[in-house]
Amino acid sequence: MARFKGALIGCGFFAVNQMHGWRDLADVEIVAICDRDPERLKIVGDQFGVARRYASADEMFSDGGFDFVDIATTVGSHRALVELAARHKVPAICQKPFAPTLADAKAMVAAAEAAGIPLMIHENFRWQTPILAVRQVLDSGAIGAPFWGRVSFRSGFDVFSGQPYLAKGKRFIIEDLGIHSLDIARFLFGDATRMTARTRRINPAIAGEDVATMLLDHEGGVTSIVDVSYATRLPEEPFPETFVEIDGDRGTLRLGKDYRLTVHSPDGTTQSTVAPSLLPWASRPWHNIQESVALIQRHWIERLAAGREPDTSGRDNLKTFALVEAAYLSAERGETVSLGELL
Ligand code: NAD
Ligand code: 89Y
Repeated sequence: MARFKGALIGCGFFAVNQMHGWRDLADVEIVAICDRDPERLKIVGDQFGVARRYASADEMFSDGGFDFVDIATTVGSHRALVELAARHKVPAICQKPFAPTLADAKAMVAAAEAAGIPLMIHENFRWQTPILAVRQVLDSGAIGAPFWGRVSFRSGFDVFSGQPYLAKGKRFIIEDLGIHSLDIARFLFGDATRMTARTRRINPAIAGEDVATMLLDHEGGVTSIVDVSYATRLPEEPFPETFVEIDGDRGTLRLGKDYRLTVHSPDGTTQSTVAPSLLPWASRPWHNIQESVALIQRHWIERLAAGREPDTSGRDNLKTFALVEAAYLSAERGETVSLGELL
């Protein structure tokens, strides 16, 4: 019998990856699923053999019988569902973006803390194999102390066909994708203190911004640039690769196309490929993201078993989400925003 029983809310586009990830973990069984769309409930229930199916999260929690809940709905429902989990004292994972506003996100952290339940944000990009490889080089000291960095995601991939809601929101790329890039910047360079941002909308068919250029000051002295675009047409489409450049006081690191990692230091120059594995259920080009889903879910179970806070806990993710808010504020005002004003 599985040691951890889970429930999942939101059986849409991305949840299928999460269901695969859970199925691969020997200690875990998803015993109940919920979606207010009966068609999605049937598709996912049949594909993964889940008998307990609910149209209402309230009813699912009332029946209970699970040790954690995985919330895979879009942002508008996150606060209500996390607060519902807190009322039932059920540990919860919540997809990014954390919430519609920073005030909502803070209220969700407070609700989880008051209920004494762990809350993790499904911030999976820092769990991508190439990003973990970059972090390992930094930790090894090979390039010394970093003083400058760039986290870059530029693509022309059609994300709107799979996720049509992305074309409709007033906010687009920073809230949806830049949030991952900003979290990677925190993961590699430490927490940020100031943000300066500029945004553009190039695609006239969408409501929000599809290009953002952000300049961050980090606590340890690193200056970084985080730039994201879904309006960039390249000869070879890199979706969903994140490129990273880091200059340190001993050398440099470059993570480029096709997961090529170059590390240069006084000891020499090494080149390697740090590609993600293609899990049996995964498909290109999404496999990089899909593998990181499996890795963050394993991390959740390990920390749940150990009674320890996950790395991307709600408390931690407030600092990533504050960067999102700061970027929109900075772009709107044309000014630099201090994170201290927000947190
Ligand atoms: P989707 O619209 O395809 O699926 C969401 C599902 O949730 C729908 O089937 C909807 O009916 C259901 N739902 C919404 N509110 C509900 C409620 N209160 N009760 C029950 N069911 C409810 O959306 P998606 O593309 O799967 O995205 C879901 C989330 O995943 C978003 O927040 C998105 O940003 C995130 N996402 C994350 C990654 C990643 O790499 N971490 C990638 C893609 C999407
Ligand atoms: O929703 C986004 C995410 O989190 O990763 C990529 C994506 O699916 C489209 O930008």
